[in-house]
Amino acid sequence: MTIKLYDLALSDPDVRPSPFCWRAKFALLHKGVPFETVPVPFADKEQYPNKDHGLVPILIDGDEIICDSENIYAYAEQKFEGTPLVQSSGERAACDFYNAWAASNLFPYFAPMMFVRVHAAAHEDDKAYFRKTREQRLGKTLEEAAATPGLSERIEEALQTLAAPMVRHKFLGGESANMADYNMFSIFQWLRLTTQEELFETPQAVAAWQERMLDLFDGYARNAKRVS
Ligand SMILES: N[C@@H](CCC(=O)N[C@@H](CS)C(=O)NCC(=O)O)C(=O)O
Repeated sequence: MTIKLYDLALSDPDVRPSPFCWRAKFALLHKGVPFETVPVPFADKEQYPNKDHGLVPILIDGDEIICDSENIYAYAEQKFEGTPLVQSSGERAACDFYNAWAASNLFPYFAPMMFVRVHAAAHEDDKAYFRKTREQRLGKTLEEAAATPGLSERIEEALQTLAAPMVRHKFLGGESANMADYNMFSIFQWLRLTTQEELFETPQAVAAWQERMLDLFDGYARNAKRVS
């Protein structure tokens, strides 16, 4: 039975920018496991396979229901053969560091820029739910958050740091992409699929790495539909 991955959709059901869902898609692509995606909206949790867990990604493999991208990584690593998502505890430690670094140095500046744009591209039925939940999280309106001074500059500073490993290595995983690359790239894919705007300058080394990530798996991420 084909694996199903529940994936968040915008107004156009083929546009699927969720960064956590991209983590799961990359994990399955890395393992070479065929899967199909099932689009779900933000608000109508009846369409989710596990109503107690109103977040995606959710992976269905036969009778197994796996919620949360971290659990999906662990499941894929243990269940499927093929190249490990991390090849050593050292790679795993580096991945944990990149996740923590992105959570404190990228996400806080990315999220206010992104939420207002995701809202614009969301389905009409999702807009009120999305605004309410994200404004509760931000403590201000989507528009006020997006207008916070210095967001682009803070991201550009962070990308100077991210460029450092990319000057000497093709991927954060070294010669080939690993979980650290998938997690990090998923943040940029969120932006790339949601808007055509150039919101900040990307250092050449990071842009070149993004191109390598877009080329992986026969251009799976490059071919994903974007908001037009
Ligand atoms: N810790 C979870 C986070 C998942 C998450 O936040 N997913 C978002 C999409 S990126 C979601 O499902 N949002 C639906 C909602 O806000 O109701 C994971 O790693 O899978």
